[in-house]
Amino acid sequence: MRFDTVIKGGTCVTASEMFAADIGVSGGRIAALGEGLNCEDVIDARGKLVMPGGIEAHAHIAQNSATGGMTADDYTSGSISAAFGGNSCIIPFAAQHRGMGVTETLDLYDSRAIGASVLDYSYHLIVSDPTEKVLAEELPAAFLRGITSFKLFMTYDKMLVNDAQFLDVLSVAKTHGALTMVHAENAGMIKWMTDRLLACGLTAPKYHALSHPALAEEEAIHRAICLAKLVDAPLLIVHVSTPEGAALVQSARAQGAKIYGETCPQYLFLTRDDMDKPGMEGAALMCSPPLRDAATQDVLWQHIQSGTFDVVSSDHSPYRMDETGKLAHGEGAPFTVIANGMPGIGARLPMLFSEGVGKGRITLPEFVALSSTNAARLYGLLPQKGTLTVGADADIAIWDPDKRGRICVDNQHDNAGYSPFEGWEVQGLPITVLSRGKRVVDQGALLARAGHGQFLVRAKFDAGGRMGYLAPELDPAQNFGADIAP
Ligand code: DUC
Ligand code: ZN
Ligand code: ZN
Repeated sequence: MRFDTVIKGGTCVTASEMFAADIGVSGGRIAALGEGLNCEDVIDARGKLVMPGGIEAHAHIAQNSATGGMTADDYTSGSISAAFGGNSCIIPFAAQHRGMGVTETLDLYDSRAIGASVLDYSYHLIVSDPTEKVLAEELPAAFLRGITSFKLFMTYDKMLVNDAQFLDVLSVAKTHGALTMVHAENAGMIKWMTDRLLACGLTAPKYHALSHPALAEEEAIHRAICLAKLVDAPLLIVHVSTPEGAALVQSARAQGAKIYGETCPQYLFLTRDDMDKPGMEGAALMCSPPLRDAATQDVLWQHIQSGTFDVVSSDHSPYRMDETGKLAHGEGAPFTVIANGMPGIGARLPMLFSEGVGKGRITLPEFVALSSTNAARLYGLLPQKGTLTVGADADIAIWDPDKRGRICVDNQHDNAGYSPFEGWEVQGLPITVLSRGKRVVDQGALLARAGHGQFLVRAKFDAGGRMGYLAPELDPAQNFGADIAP
């Protein structure tokens, strides 16, 4: 068999196993796994780990916030940073703002992404205005376009949906085979806390963390899960940041509901005390949900280990610490007008590898599951992406498990101008990333051009063997035969 490239002598790691094999790549795909494969272009992977490239499935790139600001990264810089961090695929958001159509939104994001990304990409569609037309025509059309995940917000005045709208979107998503994602925080609790803090003159960035209490997440996750159970639709709770929220996800899953969970490195490695800095410095770590405390970190790790979380994503939301980003309203502006979010698309996997695998908290196959395979499964990309199997895209990250480094702004390759993990020492780093067989990053050099990355038409969501939940009021055998289930 003739190959374009052979990755030779490495230890392959998938979400289920580790084995010694060469990988033969042909036409951008994995063509063979075996011993003694050869061709002219050989990548020597002896002593290295050969894994599916990471899939970064929670990133805000070239995205307008509801307040009008634009994230610091476009599809070129965002995808380059992702690639240097061991990813071979990204799924950022395309955000519908009120008054915009869904098709118009997706066209807008196409205009930002086509020809710009070095990695293959798709979008999750943020739905903030689920009109009749959106529900009946535009979401199904988005689905046909290969966008098979929709995100809803339960907070932010300009983005949130009410419970009935939430149910409408869940129902349409279920009918077409899409996965709904939710930012679950109780808007009223946040508003009440914010008003009280401001009334006391407590406006510094660190008070943002107090304005989003853990109970706001707990209440909203509970409500979101109940809404999803009512219509038996799959739901992924993104950026879970509290023990109580994680426990709700865990218990719903144990009951067979189609509930999925995500957490992020910032909740594992930072606390709100890190925001207690002079002036506006704390704004660098302002995110929603906010950073919590050390006890929370321990519990979130336990939930990673016990399978509550399918994915650990960066929630890369880059805003510079200047007038184009966090300081758009000047020094001393209250936390209410400071853009939310922090960068992390390049640091996610080195941090997870070093602190997870390196510290014995997770195994290598678990690392692959959390960083790539589970995202591919949830978002309709398996087996094209997220695994090492014959026929899959040759989206491969080769890691040196012994290589040491320090996270710093200069090795993140994004446009945020800072890293929340600055100075963190890591062991285990990606050295080569291939996208459809093409070296995108190799030994610290960028080798792919903007535009190499292609839009991915994703398959529909598959809940596998999950039983789901049948509410008695929606069960024709128990509801006088009323045929009202989606
Ligand atoms: N939610 C996100 O998912 N990211 C940034 C800010 C937010 O509210
Ligand atoms: Zn969110
Ligand atoms: Zn986000």
